[in-house]
Formats: sequence, C-alpha cells, structure tokens
Amino acid sequence: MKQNNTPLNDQEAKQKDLMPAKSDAINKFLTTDQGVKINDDNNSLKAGERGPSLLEDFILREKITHFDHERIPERIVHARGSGAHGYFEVTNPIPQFTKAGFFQQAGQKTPVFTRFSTVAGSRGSTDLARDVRGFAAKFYTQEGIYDLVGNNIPVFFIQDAAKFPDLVHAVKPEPHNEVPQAASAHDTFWDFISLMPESAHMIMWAMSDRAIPRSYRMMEGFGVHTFRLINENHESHFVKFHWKPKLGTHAVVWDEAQKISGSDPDFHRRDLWEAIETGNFPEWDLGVQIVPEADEHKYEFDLLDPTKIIPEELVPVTIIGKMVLNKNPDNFFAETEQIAFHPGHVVPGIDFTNDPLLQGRLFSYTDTQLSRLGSPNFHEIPINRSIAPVHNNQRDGHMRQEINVGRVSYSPNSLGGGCPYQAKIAEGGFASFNERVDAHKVRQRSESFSDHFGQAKLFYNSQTQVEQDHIIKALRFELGKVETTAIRVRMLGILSQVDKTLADRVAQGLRLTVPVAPEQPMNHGVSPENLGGEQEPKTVTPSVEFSQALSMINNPTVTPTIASRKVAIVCADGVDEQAVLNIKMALVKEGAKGFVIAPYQGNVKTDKGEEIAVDFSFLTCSSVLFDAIYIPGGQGLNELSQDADVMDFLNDAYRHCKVIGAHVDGIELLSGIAFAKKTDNDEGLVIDEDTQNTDFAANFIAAMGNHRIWARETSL
Ligand code: HDD
Repeated sequence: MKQNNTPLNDQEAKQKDLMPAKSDAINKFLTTDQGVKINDDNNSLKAGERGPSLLEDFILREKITHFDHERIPERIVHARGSGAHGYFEVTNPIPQFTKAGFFQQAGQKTPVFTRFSTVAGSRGSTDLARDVRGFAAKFYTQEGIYDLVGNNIPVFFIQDAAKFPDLVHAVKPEPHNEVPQAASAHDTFWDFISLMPESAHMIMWAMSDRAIPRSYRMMEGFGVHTFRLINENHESHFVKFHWKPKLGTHAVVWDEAQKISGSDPDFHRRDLWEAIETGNFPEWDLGVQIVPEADEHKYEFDLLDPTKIIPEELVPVTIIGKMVLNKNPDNFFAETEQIAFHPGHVVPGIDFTNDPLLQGRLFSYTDTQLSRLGSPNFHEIPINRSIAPVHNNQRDGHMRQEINVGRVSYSPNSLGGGCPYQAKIAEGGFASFNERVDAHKVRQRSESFSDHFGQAKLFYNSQTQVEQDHIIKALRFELGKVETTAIRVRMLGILSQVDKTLADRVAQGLRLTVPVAPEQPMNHGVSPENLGGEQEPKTVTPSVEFSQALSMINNPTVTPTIASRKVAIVCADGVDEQAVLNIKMALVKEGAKGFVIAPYQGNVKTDKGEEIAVDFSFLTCSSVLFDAIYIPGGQGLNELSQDADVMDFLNDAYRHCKVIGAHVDGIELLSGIAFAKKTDNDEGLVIDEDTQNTDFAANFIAAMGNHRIWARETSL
C-alpha cells in the first residue's frame, strides 16, 4: 500500500512484480463489521502514545474478538480435505430406474461441489498419509440437495455403525500422547483390526496403493453402500455408485508418499487447485451397478453388507453421466470447511437400504454438523443452500439468516391459508420406499454377513505381482511399527485366512511365524463363548475368483495420457538450450509441463549464452514432486555430476519407477545412481541421441503415458 493508503494501480502493481489479487475488496474502504470506515488499522487507541490501551477501542475489540473465534471444530473424521465446484452432466438418462429429476435427460447439468479428504489426520496433516480418501459430492438439484458421500475404496472396515467410534478411536493418534498423526501404523489400530475379521477385505484395499493416490484427480470413487433407485411406478432397484476418473486410477509408491509428506504436505491440495487454475479440469464418469429387487438374495454375499463389492463380472458398471470440476472455491473456510455433507440428503427417486452402517450414518451426520457448525441453521450457509426453494415452519436458532415474514409458523393453520402445504408424490413429494418390515427387535447380525475372507481373497488374487508386493510391504511397515508382538501375531492369523503366502511373506519381514490356528475371538470382536446373537464366521468361495477391475495396473480404463503431468528438466549452466525448449514445447502440446530444476534459483546460462528461468532449485523441490525427469545435454552435466542432491533426485526418480529421458551424455550422470547397472532394456529410460532427434519427445511422452515402469521393481 502507498503511504496515503490508496490502492496500487495496475501499472504500479506490475512494477512491484505483484499478481493482481482476486478480491471483493478491490477499491473498497476498510470497515468494521458494522460498516464503519476505519481510519487507522495499525494502532490501538491509547491514553497517550506511551500510555495504556483504552477499553473504549471498539475497533480493536471487534477485530480481536473475531480472531479469537476463527476456528470451528474440525471434522471428527475427514478433517483434512480439499474441494472444488463443477457440474454433473447426464450422458445416459435412466428414467426406467429412477425418477430423480437430475438423471432424466441427456445433456442436463446440475451444479456440484465435491470434497476429497483423508480420514484419520487432523486438518493440518499431510495429504500423503496411507489412508482411505473421502469422495463426497453435493448435487444442487432442482428438487433439493443430493449428497453422495463416498470413499475411494468400495468397501468399509466394519459392518455396523455401532463400531464406528471404536474404529475411529483406534486409528486416531493414541490418546495418552497423541501420537502418531495421520497414520494407521500403530498398536491401537492393529489391535482393533486384528480382533475384527470383518475388516479383512478393507485392509487389503487400505494396504494397497489405492491408499496413496497420485492425485485426487486420479482416484475412483464409490458410494460404498447399496442404495435404492425408485422410478415413477414406485419400483425399486438396488444400486451401487461408481466414479471413474478420466485420467485413470494411479498411485505413488510408499517411499515416495513419505517423502512427499516432507517436501509438500499439501501435494494433493495443490495438485487439485493448480489443475483447475490451469484449465485441466478433473473429470469422472458416474457409473451404476443395478440389481433388480427380485435379485436381492441371488449372490453369495449380502447386498446390505458394506464390506462387500458386487464384482463387475457379475453386474457391469453402466456409465450414466460425468462430473467436471472447473472452479476453485473463492474462500476455503466458507466453502470447503463449512460444507456439510450427509448421506441422508436424498431427493425423490433415491432411497436407502437397511445396511446397518448406512442406517447409523443417517443419524451421525446431522448430529456432527450441529457440533461443528453450531446451529440447526447450517443449511443456510451459502455453500449448503438448496437451489430448490425452501419453505417450512422451522424457525429461529443460532445465526438464523432467513427473515421469515408473517405470523404463521405452524401446521395445520388457517391464518396462512394452510401453507406451506404438503406435496403429493405426483407433485414431487418424497415418499420412502414401502419396503415390508416384519421382524423381531434384536441386536444381531445376519448370518449372511459372516463371510469375512472370500472377497479379501478375491481382491488379493486380482492384483498383479507388483501390487501384491506393495501390499506385503505395506503390512510389514504397518505391523513393523506395532510394538506389541501379540498384536502382530494375531494379525498374521487374520492374514493367513486371506492367503497363506501373503501371511508367510509378511511374517518373514517381521521374523515371526504365522500361527497354525488363528487366535479366537474371531467375530465382531466377540469371543465364541460370548457370541450370543453373533454368528460364527464362515468362509464362502466367491463365484468370481479374479476381477480385472480391482487392479490399478491391470485395468488401464482410459487411453494413456500425460495431461497435467509434471516433468523435471535437470539443468545447470551450459545446458543445451534447444533441448530444453524442444521438450517444453512437446510437453505443452500434450497438456503437460516441464519445470527447470537447477542447483540454484534464478536462472541458468545456456550453451547459447541466453538465460532460462529456474523454477526450483534442488533445495526447494525433490523428484517425488514430478512424474518424470529429463536430463538435457550440455556442459552443465559436469556440475550436476558433482552434486549429491542431484544424485538423490535421480536415484529416487529411478527407484520410484519414473520415466527418465536423458541425452546420451546424460547417461553418464545416471551411472552415478545406485541402480544404474540395471538400466539395460529399461523401457523407462528414453535416450535422446541428439537434439535433432524428433522421435525422442514422442518416445518420452509415450513412456510417460504408462505412469510407471513397474518392471523396474521386479528387477531390483
Ligand atoms: Fe463418514 C464424514 C464417508 C461411515 C460419520 N464420512 C465423512 C466424509 C466422508 C465420509 C467422505 C467427509 C465429508 C466431507 O468431505 O465433509 N463415512 C464415509 C463412508 C462411510 C462412512 C464412505 C462408510 C461407508 N461415517 C461413517 C459412519 C459414521 C460416519 C459409520 C458414523 C456412525 N462421517 C461421519 C461424521 C462425519 C463423516 C462424523 C465427520 C464430519 C462430517 O461427518 O461432516 O458424521
């Protein structure tokens, strides 16, 4: 700001190298919350310039009071997250299954806000924790708010909401010392899991690379529970929802995830933000698996059991629409933090099943919004407002925004002409599916929920060798951090019921022996003698033994693309200028971007005596933040070969199976890295014979399209 407190004009801002700020305060006076213009925001009101501050200073008091109350309780789970605005567009209407208005016509668009999250960590925790990712979409439909509050994993740890507080207490930092943050690798989590065989299927997913995504934009999403679709004839079909990312489903590797957590804990948040700012709008197809009501009992698993998937081999996924996220929030707190999701926010045409996990959620989410947002009026916060008109007799309460007029706030009434009045079903009134329920009141789990290992096996068997190795390593890591040997052993007992070799290989890493007879208690944390209404666990052989869709590597669902991927161009003074320009241009054409990395910030001098701006130095970034590396030729290579940071940079990129493009002279540089001797026949090492070699960029880009060179791992 200038001395006289007037804003900088564009010219002055440019001279000062300032980005023009996006703000609703441009050319506006600073005021108090009551709209009074402030003349001095830097000095409190004092009795004399060296005297005490005066209580009378309403400006100071207002500012500090507001500041003191800036935080609201973070979400008890899913505290860490990021979101964006966009739209959902119908591509394949399904009126035969649902009367929901926003699924009726091809081309029809509905605004959405979608928030992605981790589960266990606090609001400020790292994005790259090994964890399930939340995938929650709010649809602002013409018939009211619809929330699809799912995860990036299609099953859950537990079958009944009664166990949710226990699960969350177990995974959160331990209560005595609040350690560890955003990590399941500790005793209380594995103690609980080892006593809950129903979590075996979910554990396979959570220990797989699904739990360390490359980007929110490269994750699948799932509604998890079986829901119902209801059509105009009040007929019900069961439905499972799937989000399929346009960019494919990709992950990082665990060593990389841990290093990203240090280099850029905001990696996923930044990635989503930057992609949208640069016009690389993330996109997902929405798919449904539909099961007719008559087929409710057709499968060897129960549709109401949230620890089970419906294999795509049994019921294919039909794509019905797409979601595009094309606008970042203007204000993180107002939108991303205050958004209130609820699986109970449904519109006519969508309904619940009796999944006992879902039923518990239907209570929990309103309750949690009351505690987080502090008032039953949370629906009036702009990000939560329905675009369908809201009229009812709910009144008052903390922070009420609506000024309801008139004297009538009750029903039935005659003074208000009976308004607002109920809508008939034909007028769009919501009516629950009239499922027949005729039963005893019991605390019991259905016998059909008792197979805990069949689908865990299916998942494990559907993984490629590399993916199975990653699951084994993850389990060795997690159980290796567990201090109590009895918990490790009990967990090996669980794993042995999924797959003997899996259990043996985990055990080898822990120097333990897999117990011959897995320890009981074995069902829902209840010992056999206390089973009461519980059912003994049983193992069912799945009708599908291998499912292509469950593997990320086996299942390249999309045409390979490098759009929005980042390439580090490793440079130093004397670098081949033409090579840098060539690769940058080739990457831009594919929607990707090259970044110049050098031993120093500022610029590098090229072989032609020009200067190229440096994006990051080896100090301010590391190769885990990039998808691929390019080493151009030139004099700079000598300097680079002397630098230990450069060697670490390349070593990591190589170990993390990233594509490395190098000028022939740059290969020398690679001879310094640990695994260089293994580089023969490596499809991820793309050699640039000379700067005129036009094939190089095409080959480099084609190799990058495969995401990672997994063959390197099996040969390490
Ligand atoms: Fe939950 C938040 C997803 C089971 C209770 N949950 C929350 C969010 C997601 C999920 C994505 C974050 C929404 C956002 O971005 O604001 N939760 C799930 C899934 C579950 C699940 C897919 C199982 C299939 N959750 C679950 C159970 C309970 C809860 C069984 C309680 C009985 N979940 C909550 C909550 C949260 C929440 C305490 C915390 C903050 C919030 O709701 O708004 O109510």
